[in-house]
Amino acid sequence: MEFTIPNWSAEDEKWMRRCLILAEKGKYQVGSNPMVGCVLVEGGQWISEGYHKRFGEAHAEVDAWKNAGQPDSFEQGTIYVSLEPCSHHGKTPPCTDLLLRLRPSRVVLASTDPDVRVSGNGIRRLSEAGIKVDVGCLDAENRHLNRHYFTQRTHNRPFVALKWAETCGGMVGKSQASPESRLMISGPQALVYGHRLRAEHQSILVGGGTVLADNPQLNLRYFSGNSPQILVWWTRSSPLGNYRFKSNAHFTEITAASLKQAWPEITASAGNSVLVEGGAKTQSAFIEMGMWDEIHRIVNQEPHKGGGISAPRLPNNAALIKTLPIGNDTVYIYRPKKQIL
Ligand code: AOF
Ligand code: ZN
Repeated sequence: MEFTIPNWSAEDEKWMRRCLILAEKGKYQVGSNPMVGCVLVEGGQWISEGYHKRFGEAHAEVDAWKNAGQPDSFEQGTIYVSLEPCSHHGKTPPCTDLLLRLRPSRVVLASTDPDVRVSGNGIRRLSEAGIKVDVGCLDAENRHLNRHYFTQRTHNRPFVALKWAETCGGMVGKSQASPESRLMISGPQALVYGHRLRAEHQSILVGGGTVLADNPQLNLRYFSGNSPQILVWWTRSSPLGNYRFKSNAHFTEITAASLKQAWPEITASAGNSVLVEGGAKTQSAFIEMGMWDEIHRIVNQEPHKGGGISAPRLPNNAALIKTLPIGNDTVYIYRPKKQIL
C-alpha cells in the first residue's frame, strides 16, 4: 500500500479537525457505522463539506461532493476525509470510485478503515491511480471519537463501558431492593448523563438480579436518540417467562454460568458497544475478566443515601481520564492504562 505520513502542517490539522467536528454531528444517528466528516479544499480555500448523517444514508465524501454542486472533477483540490474511503458496494456505491472520478491532487485521511471490506483497498486504489494519499492526520483523535467502531471492527467484539452510581461511602444499593423501594443514588442531572450514555451505546447489559430487583425500564427518557437493545444475563435459567419491561422494550436473554461462557453470545448480540449498567456483581465479572474499555463511576456526596451492597472495586489498571462535576454528583471516567486502541 502506497501512502505517506508527513509532518502535518497546521493547515492539514485545521481541515481535519473540521472533518472530526462534522463527523461528530452524526453521533446518535449512524448506528453501527463510523462517524465520518469530509472537507473539500482548493488553493487553501474551503470549497464545501459534508458528513455521514444517518445509517444507510450518503457517506461523508458524497455529501461534501453534493454540497459542492456535484462537480465532474476536482483536479486542483485536496479532499480531507476522517476515514479511508470505502471501496465496497454497501448501502451506497464505493466512495473510492467517486474520488477516482474527481481526481483530486491529494487526499488526506485521519485513519485507515478497519472494516474487512475496505481495510487498505480504498487507499491502494487511489494511490495506484496516481493520487497522492497522506494518512494519519489526527488519527488518534478519530480513533477516540470512533472507539466503538474501531474496537468492534478490529477485535470483533463490542466496546465495553461500565456505569454505576455509588455513594461517597462506596455503596451502590440496598440488598433487599424492590421496585418500590428502589434506591436512587445520583441526582437528576446525573440521570441525564446516564441516558446520554445509553444513546451512545448500541446495547445495554444487566444481570438478571437487577431486572428482578429494580424492574428497570432501560430505555431513553431523558435524552433523545435510539434506545439501545437490552441484553439480560442470567447465571441460572431465566424465571422471566412472558416478562415485559415497563417500557415494553424487546430484550435478549443470555443464560450462562460465567461471563466467559456468556461472552460469545454477548459479542454476537451487542453491536459495536455495550453499556453494562448493573448490578455490582455483573460489573465485577467484567472487571475480573479484564473485559472493559471505559468506566463511568458516578459518586454522590451524601453519605446517608448508602445501601447495603458495595460498589465494584476499580480494576488495578484503571487510569482516571476525566472528572466531571454534575449537579451534586461527580462523574469519574476511567480507561485501562494500556489502551488497546
Ligand atoms: C466512507 N465514508 O462517511 C462512511 C464510511 O452500508 P454502507 O454503504 O453505509 O457502508 C458502511 C461501511 O462504509 C462502514 O462499515 C465503513 O466501512 C464505511 N463507512 N466510509 O468512505 C463514510 N460512513
Ligand atoms: Zn463510502
